[in-house]
Amino acid sequence: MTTPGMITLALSKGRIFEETLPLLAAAGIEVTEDPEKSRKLILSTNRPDVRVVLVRATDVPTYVQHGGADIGVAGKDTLIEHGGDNLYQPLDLNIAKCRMSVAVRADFDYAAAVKQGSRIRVATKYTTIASEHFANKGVHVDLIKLYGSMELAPLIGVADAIVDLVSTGNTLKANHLVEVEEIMQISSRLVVNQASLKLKREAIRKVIQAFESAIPA
Ligand code: PRT
Ligand code: MG
Repeated sequence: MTTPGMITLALSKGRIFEETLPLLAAAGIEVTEDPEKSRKLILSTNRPDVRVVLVRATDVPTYVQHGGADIGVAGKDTLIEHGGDNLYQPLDLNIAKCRMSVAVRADFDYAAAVKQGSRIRVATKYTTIASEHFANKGVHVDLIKLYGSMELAPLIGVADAIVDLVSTGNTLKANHLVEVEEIMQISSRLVVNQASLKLKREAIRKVIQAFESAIPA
């Protein structure tokens, strides 16, 4: 269960933490420790009733769902793969933006493979998003679940294509891969535990309002 009288926020280190800081500031919350310099997993803030817990990006929805945190910030990609069960998602924060795309080796003719109805081998960490995307297109795929470095799979012949997040495109370029299809735009959302929403209604409503006022354009 969630801790009474305390708001616990689940964030992941890196871009989500960095891009959430201005939203926290709008809510009058200042994290008083630097996650990059400390090994602590629970960070205090300027407010005695607010703390931040650092978890893996993919674990944010799980911690919030189970009441380990009242509130969290998670990418749309992560939320779709998690399923979002029992999570209230009041705001698109428009931060940590990128896109989910299909990429192939420059010498692989994706359009021709799709047209011919060939079976395509797709490596990805995002199996839910990928299977839904290809099912909607009527393309048959063999999904290969990986946990990282997806870009490697087509290079060594394990897959014809990957489904991965792209922001600048530099990672694809460095590995001689080309983006052939955008599946969806991705940004991070605020997620709230359903029980916390009832039990800590006033405090949570204030955080949601402050975040909403500070969403980048
Ligand atoms: O990295 P780690 O394994 O610790 O965890 P994670 O990858 O789950 O977390 P993190 O912090 O990297 O990503 C958290 C969230 O940020 C994701 O769930 C996305 O919603 C969002 N986000 C925004 C991104 C990117 N942009 C992004 N560019 N997540 C990952 N990337 C990766 C991408 O997977 C690829 O490897 O960056 C690479 C591509 O970047 P470009 O700029 O070279 O195109
Ligand atoms: Mg990452």
